[in-house]
Amino acid sequence: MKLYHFPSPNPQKVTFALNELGLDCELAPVDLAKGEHRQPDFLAINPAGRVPVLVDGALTLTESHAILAYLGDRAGRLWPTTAAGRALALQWLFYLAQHIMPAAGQVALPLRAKVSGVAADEAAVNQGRQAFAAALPLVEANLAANRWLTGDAFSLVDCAYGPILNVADRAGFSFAEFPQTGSYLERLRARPAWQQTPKLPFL
Ligand SMILES: N[C@@H](CCC(=O)N[C@@H](CS)C(=O)NCC(=O)O)C(=O)O
Repeated sequence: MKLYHFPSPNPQKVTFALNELGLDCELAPVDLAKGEHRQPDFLAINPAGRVPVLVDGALTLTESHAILAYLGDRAGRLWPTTAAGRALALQWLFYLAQHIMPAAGQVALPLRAKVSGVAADEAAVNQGRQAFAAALPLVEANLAANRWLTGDAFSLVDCAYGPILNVADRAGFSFAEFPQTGSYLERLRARPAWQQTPKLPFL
């Protein structure tokens, strides 16, 4: 397998998961700061010009959450084996994609500015903070009842949430009103697989 990546949150979901699963995978860096994702050779691999991209034989897969589901099935670990379990895992991944990540992207604009060179729009950052806070109560309530998002056992769903909560925190979002989520982030950061995950200096 080969993973095209950059040490930013979406690819980090996959490098975190690969470390947790102990899977062998060649890492191919794509430097977003240098615009390598807009070069023809990379656009031939992913016309959307985004990372992560996983190549496994004839399969070229984009979208971090689809890659996590594939790796979980392929490894037969950290991914539910029942229909109900898989549906629940997907429920939390769709919630992250639809309701949390757009807001986290705005919260993280001051950090993204360090890579893109485009100054962060303060109004957008504040709007993002509000939307992010509005999306967290569901996560907080789940974590009050469960150690990890899908229950007692760590899963690849947690590999998806970790880098997003981490970037929001590093961008200055306070989890004081969401203590369960704040503790969950610390549990994620304590995992050796996360500590070995490539990170931009400010992440
Ligand atoms: N929905 C995609 C988002 C991927 C994405 O936006 N990745 C960022 C890096 S964290 C990227 O490649 N950005 C390039 C750009 O903004 O031009 C996923 O979950 O994989």
